[in-house]
Amino acid sequence: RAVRTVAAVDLGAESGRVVRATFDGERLDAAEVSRFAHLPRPVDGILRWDLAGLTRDITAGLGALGTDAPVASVGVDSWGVDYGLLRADGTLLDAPTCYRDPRQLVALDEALATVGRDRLYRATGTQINEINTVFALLSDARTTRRLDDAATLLMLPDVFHHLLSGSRVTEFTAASTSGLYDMVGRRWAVELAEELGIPARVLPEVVPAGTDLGPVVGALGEGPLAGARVVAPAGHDTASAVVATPFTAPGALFVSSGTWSLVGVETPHAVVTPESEAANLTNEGGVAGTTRLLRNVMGLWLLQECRRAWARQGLQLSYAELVELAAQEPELRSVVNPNAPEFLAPGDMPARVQAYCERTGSPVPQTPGAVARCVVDSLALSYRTTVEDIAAVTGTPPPAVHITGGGARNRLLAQATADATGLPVHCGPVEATALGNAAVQLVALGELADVAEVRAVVARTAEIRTCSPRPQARWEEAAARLRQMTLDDDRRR
Ligand code: LRH
Repeated sequence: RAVRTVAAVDLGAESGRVVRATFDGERLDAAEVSRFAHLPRPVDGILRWDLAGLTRDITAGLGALGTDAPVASVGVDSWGVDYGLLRADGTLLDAPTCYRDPRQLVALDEALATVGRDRLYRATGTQINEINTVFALLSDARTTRRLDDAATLLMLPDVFHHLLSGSRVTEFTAASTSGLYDMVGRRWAVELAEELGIPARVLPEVVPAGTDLGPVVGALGEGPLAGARVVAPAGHDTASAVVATPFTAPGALFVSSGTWSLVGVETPHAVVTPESEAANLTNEGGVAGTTRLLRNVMGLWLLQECRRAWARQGLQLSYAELVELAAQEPELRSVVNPNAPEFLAPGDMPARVQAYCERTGSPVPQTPGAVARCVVDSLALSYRTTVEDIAAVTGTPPPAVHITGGGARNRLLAQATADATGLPVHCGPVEATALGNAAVQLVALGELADVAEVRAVVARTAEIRTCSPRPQARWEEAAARLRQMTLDDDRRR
């Protein structure tokens, strides 16, 4: 059987990569062709992504794919919620804004005052979270007036599909992160948009993952991508990661672990009930009609921001060194709510973690190792409370946990997760997102049958490590404390 090659562009909030994925009928392998770091910066008073830099780095990465094997197709996935705006003539209005801008918290308050929490949740099935697109758009409509000149909104992966092919549509999984998409009715929540003053005319046609968006156009269409199609993968990185999660049991929990930890289960339908609303669980779109019922937990952002803060003070610690230091600290000494609002924006994270411990009566962690231990334990604990909330809402306790993404390398976090949840934890693949991106393209090309086959291939190809739980009552007490802190933090919002 001939080897089929596709290109997956996977954009994370801290780094992006271009991956050459090959499928030989047995194995699905991903080889990184290039990797580039990037950061949001304030422009015109709003934190924005470096669109020009990302475009340059993606173009260079795709150009480096080489011409040895023809690339059948290319697709882009990225973090959720952010978007670009096109003018009527198809040009981009300006650089996409970043969901960590403080304007989103202000807009969340305005939205709550205008339509209320229940309306936002029930019209969409999306958790109320200040990072959602809907709040950025409310600010665009009412404050910056950015929408006045906009004809079409494209979720971020589709901004790059547009640059590659000229397409002007948005892929479903990406749209589902907006907080403006009705996950039960499967259409934009246009009435909600209008009630908030967001013109529904900017909301584009939504297409399913696997849609062929046309040939690669421009200079790229003449190099390694000659003859290649642009095929929308699951544009939302979490959706791509879950496609390539080799679940060992039905109803198992996924933790897609990168900048954020996305913690949830795959369900056949959206779950929008008073119980899911009270637990503030979100419904995000998956491939082949599935939904992910999940919670966004702040994730490794907390550790990465700590590393950046220490580096500014002259202390360079690799991620692995930091985890090593944390492993030497006693377990569960201090716990924070990873989703507290003060942890969202970039800044001096160690000081914020310490201030949080001080305020809530935990011993204040004094060293990088102690701060990191506090973060790791707190993440594991929040996975546990999410497991409990999901079990209460679906009636089915998850039987196992699968950690994918960069966080799957963190053995301390994996063991803490096993101990906190009392469940076996399977780690890997680390590159689930790029594999899932490529796999959906391969399904569209007819090389793989469906998601079940994708997962079977990934299970055959990927290296998976398993941690067994060591049950301890201390995690139970700590979980009760985390629940109380979360209630208090939500009241402060
Ligand atoms: C993870 C993720 C998450 C979103 C956040 C903005 O990368 O896509 O699912 O909510 O980024």
